[in-house]
Amino acid sequence: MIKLLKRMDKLSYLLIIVVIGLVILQVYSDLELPTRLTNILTNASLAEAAKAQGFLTDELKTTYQNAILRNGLEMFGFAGISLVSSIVVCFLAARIAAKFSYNLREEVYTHIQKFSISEIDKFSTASLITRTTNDITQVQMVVIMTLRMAIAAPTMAILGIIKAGRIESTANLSLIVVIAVIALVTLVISIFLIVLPKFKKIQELTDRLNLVTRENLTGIRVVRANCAQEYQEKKFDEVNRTVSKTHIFVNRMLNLMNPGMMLIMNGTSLAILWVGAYIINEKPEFLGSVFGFQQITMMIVIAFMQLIMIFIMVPRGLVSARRVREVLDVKPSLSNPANPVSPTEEIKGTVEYEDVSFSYPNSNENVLDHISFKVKQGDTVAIIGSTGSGKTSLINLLPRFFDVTEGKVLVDGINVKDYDMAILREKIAFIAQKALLFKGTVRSNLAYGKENATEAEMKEALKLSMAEDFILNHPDGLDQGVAQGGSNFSGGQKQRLSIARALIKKPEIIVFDDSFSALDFKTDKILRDNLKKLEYNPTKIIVAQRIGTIMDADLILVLEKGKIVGAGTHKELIHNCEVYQEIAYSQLSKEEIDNA
Ligand code: TTP
Ligand code: MG
Repeated sequence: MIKLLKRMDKLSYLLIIVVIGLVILQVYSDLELPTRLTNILTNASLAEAAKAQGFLTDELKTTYQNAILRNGLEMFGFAGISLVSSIVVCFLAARIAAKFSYNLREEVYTHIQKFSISEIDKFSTASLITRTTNDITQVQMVVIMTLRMAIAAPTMAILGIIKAGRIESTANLSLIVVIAVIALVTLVISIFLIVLPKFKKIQELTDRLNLVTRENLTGIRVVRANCAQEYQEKKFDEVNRTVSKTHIFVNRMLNLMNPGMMLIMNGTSLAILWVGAYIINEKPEFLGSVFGFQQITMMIVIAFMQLIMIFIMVPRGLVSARRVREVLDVKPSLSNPANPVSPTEEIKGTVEYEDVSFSYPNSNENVLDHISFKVKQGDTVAIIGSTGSGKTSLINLLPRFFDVTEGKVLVDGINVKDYDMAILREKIAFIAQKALLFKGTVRSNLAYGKENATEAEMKEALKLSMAEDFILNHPDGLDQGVAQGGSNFSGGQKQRLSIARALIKKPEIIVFDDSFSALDFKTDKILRDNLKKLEYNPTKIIVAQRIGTIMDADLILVLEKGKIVGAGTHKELIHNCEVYQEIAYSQLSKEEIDNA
């Protein structure tokens, strides 16, 4: 928590000092009130006594009256100061806490952006969302509470006890206060021990609730298609039920505390007045002292109640604070090198894999096994192989979505690990296997490829990627809306839009991960012809399942279980690579193969 608090800005530190000052002023003013009440009551009872004994002169009467008036005015003044400071404290505390959580959220968000895919998987997306939202809100509440009570309550308790001790004839009364405080502390500690472990559980359950809800909503089509609503509902209901049960339990316990504390508070008050009545009966001039004492006692008890609230809220916040810290403590495994190497201008678009092996961080089985190949600028290299053979894993190493376990990946002769990541990724346009569009318009989606692309550039990219017919000929044109995930476009349309988004970047290297799979043969063919005509001549790495898509590539790599089992042109492979032959014969007729 303390480590998190270091993230406050300078102004907030200053405001905290102001808050502390105001809180002390407020406590001081509050404690002045009972003293004034004592004075007023004492003067009144003295006057009463004098009148009863018949020596109340006019002069004496005025003195008493003046004293009462003065003390009354002072009470009024102190109450005013207390009111104003408490309003300002609330106001400032809210501001400090909100600013703090703003900074924290921003930091967590930017930090998560640096995570590699495996780090995100480690926490799960759902948990990362809860941590950035719900957990930070919990921390924010604790900050507000602490600012408002953590200084006020102990100050009030200590000063109050000192003040109460100074009031005359209160020895018996003090005993009552001691008993009350012991009762309070016992009550709280016992409830506290029961409730505390549940707080951690609540946060974990919130993660789960988040996960199930997300999964259900993003997969709604699959759920409906399989008529799995009931199954999903059951899953949701289970988590939901556990969450609410835990909440009910915690709140029941906490709610026991309130009447318990009220009972102790009012019981104390009653006891003081009861014992006080005997004292006043003997010595009427102690009327003021008894009432003053009773008031101070109430303040002390309230201060203890506040302390208790802090003891409840703070551990809850600490659970959340720890969860936020866990995220911030992760050192992203993919980081920029300390001294990035700048690429030279002459070489552009060469790619080389040097004996690359790779396994995913959570497993020790190699997904890629000693892969080596080389591509010159402008060449087309195709990767083919059955599903799960490691094609996606292979190309994911190029823009450093993951780092190799062994070997080297070189772009323009430089190891990708030695690049500034922004410069490396500027060179590469990557079209992922699952075409993903963002909510917005076609224009805003293309802007991901190039931020300040002109209308002409956008149109050119759309033409090249064969997206002209359904975008430019549409009445809304570039301003056509895109729903979340691009759900208002067909699979093939999404692929073409993702290709346009990549082409607008005019990169040195373009990577297509099965990006033609949803296109019909004709569109596929024209698109590939368009790619050949690009005057900036990028290097093309194409992952595909269709022989037709890759037949004319300069180099074809045949992948099987993470190993290269064949490399060469279509002509070579069709003669000497068994795996390739199998794929080819399953897709093409004998004549087509012979013609090639
Ligand atoms: P991929 O590299 O995804 O295989 P692929 O791209 O050749 O398959 P497809 O044609 O279906 O797209 O997977 C290779 C192996 O790596 C596979 O056994 C699953 C595993 N894998 C992970 O463990 N974690 C991951 O994030 C990915 C992408 C794959
Ligand atoms: Mg794949």
